[in-house]
Amino acid sequence: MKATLLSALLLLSPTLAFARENPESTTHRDQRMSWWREARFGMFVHWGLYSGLGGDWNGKKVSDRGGLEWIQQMVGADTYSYASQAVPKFTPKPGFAAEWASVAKQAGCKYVVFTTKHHEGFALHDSSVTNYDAGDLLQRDLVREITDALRKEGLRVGFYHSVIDWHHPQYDFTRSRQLPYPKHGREIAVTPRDHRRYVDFLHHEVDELVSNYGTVDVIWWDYSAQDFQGDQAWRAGELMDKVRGKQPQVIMNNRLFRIPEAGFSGMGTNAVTARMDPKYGDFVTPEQHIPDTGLGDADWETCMTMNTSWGFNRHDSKWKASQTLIRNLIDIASKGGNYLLNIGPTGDGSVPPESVERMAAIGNWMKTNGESIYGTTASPIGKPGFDGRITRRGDSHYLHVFARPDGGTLRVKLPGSKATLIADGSSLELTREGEEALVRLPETLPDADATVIRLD
Ligand code: FHN
Repeated sequence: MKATLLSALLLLSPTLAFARENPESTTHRDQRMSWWREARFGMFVHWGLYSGLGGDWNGKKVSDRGGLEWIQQMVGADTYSYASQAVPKFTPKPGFAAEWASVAKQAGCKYVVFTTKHHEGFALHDSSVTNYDAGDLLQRDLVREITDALRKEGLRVGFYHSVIDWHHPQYDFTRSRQLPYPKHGREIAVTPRDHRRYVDFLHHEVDELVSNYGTVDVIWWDYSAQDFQGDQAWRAGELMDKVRGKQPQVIMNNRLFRIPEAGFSGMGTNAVTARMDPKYGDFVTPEQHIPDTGLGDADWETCMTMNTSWGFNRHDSKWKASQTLIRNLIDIASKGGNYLLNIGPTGDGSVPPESVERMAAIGNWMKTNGESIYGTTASPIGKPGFDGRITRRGDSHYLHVFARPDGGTLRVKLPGSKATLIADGSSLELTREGEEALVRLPETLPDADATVIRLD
């Protein structure tokens, strides 16, 4: 681009120019990230046309496990056959969003990230750049309904947005061997696609979302491949600058990219590293697993399903136990990460009862023990010698005990002269042997999921 034209463009967009030439200070970044680091726990929501299909295609079960938000790709349906079957089954009931917000609030979540558009390409907002959206097909702005409901409960708002788009005629799926497409690898008549026009569309669609729905706290991009990512695939740097120009406080994940500098070591959902250059996003995104030791100084968030599917699948009964989910949250916090736990509402927006039950169980535990999660940082000594985990807040340490050790005494190499049972505020006997604190546990642990003791 000629220098004069470039300088003119930069003059026209001072924010963009500023962002590129003046990287954010660490102090400012810490301030921007502070609420997210304190939150520790968010709810993920996968909801789209796939939710109405619920794991069925042509009236038959497609699968009882795996991501059924990919059902269009699983059955190899072109976008029109897919929409003709899925749209009539997507019937958002009045008040669905209030139900989501209540489930998240009761569980102790501080933020909710929901799909504004998944790979199928159907937009939940009322868009002016596509008619494959809730505005045109349902005469509703579902993004507005959801953001209003979340804010009414004091929850922060996150937009998941798929850069992969199986509907847009110019999305050139042939550019990647690694990104999914409903007919990828099968003989289909591919008229030439101009991917630049798709990327223009993507930028316009995102601009609508960051311009028309108030403060957006998180943008959760999804997802790129090693063979197609970043500026080449999405004009990623420009897209992030535009978003920051409208939403300077926004926190964004790393998935516009798939490079080592953005915390990726490959295509696997667990192929993550502790290397997160803020130029590529704010946090690393391990998926369906918890890193063994955390990710050093990098901010990170594990996203996870409650059964095995992000989108609703009536045939998936492989639900994780509530105790597992509670202990996952503790494990993640003990390593300095956030937990983004998913629900997959049905076609009318109802939250599956199995999800409601598990979120309520987590909420009950958080009501008593939330101080051991919110605003804490990673254990200074890694995993303890007992069956449990440790989190830290300033000079206090929280011992999460999963099982009572033989003999009933906890040994831990941490400072402290006072041990308090969080469940009822009672003091426990504490003696010291050099650097080790010895805490005498009650005969029966008050909480079988995790009993918490604060060491001061
Ligand atoms: O393909 C998506 C998948 O459907 C789901 O949205 C997950 C959630 O993190 N992200 C992609 C797979 O990594």
